[in-house]
Amino acid sequence: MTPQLLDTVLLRTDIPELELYASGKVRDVYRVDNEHLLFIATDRISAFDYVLATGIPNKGKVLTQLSLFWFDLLRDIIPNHLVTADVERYPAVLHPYKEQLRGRSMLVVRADMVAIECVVRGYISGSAWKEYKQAGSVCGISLPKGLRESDQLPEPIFTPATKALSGHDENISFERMAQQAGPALSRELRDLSLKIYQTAADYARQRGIIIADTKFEFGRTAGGLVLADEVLTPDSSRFWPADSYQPGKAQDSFDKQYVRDYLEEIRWNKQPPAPALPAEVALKTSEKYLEAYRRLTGRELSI
Ligand code: PZK
Repeated sequence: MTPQLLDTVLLRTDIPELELYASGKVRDVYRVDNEHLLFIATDRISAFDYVLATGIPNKGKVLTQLSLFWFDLLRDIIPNHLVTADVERYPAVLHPYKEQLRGRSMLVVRADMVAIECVVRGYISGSAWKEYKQAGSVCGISLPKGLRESDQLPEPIFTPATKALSGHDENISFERMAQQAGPALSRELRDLSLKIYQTAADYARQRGIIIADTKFEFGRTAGGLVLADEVLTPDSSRFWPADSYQPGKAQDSFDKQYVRDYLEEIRWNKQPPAPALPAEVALKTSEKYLEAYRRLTGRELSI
């Protein structure tokens, strides 16, 4: 039997030789040495704020390989934290874990992270739609009257956010960001974020995917500012299928729609423990991630 057919779903990582540096709903980050981290995307999936009991085959590989694709496409705009994603070049301590790490991990430079989420929105949705309905503005940016939910904005806007204690992000004004991170750095990150979004969104739109909004994280290294974390993935962005885009309502998610539909259908109360997914829902969702990868890169995922 070939490894592809036995390809396992990775729900948790365990590298006892390394210190766990950070962990999120989907990703785990380990400290490799003082200058390097190992970034691993698992196959976990969250919906309605909880990680579900079932993993999505190949999801971690799609997130990782899509980030690698964008890092390369964007390299003339901004350097990034990637050292290598080639497991053969990882430090010896990681060699026993090669098969688990292949295709879903990156060795990255440890950076001094900017504690602001750099969000760009080309369309009005989610927390921005809520804020607009209440205030007519988003993060202090006034918007035209009469926008409908999911409408394209006259031009993309930069809507920074900070991690609140709740774990939810809190939208802040650019002025607030400038107080916190400094005006020069804030202007630089805003201008970079808008340029990166514009480049990626134009590219994706030609391939049938609307990137409604996205979140970037930046860090400082000895070599200067770098684009860090994962970039322009379905987990850090809202991807909408362009062919069914219909403003005036919430859009179907490119990747999680089968999952959300199933969870609504079983009337989960959205309290833990989060349920498992039927195999069919997990497989159809896996196929959506693979489709996003194929559409955007024109390549098959390397399994
Ligand atoms: C870093 N996060 C966010 C949280 C995750 C990721 N290159 C870097 N240097 C130092 N720190 C980070 C990075 C990056 N990228 C990013 N936390 C630390 C985060 C939880 C899980 F996968």
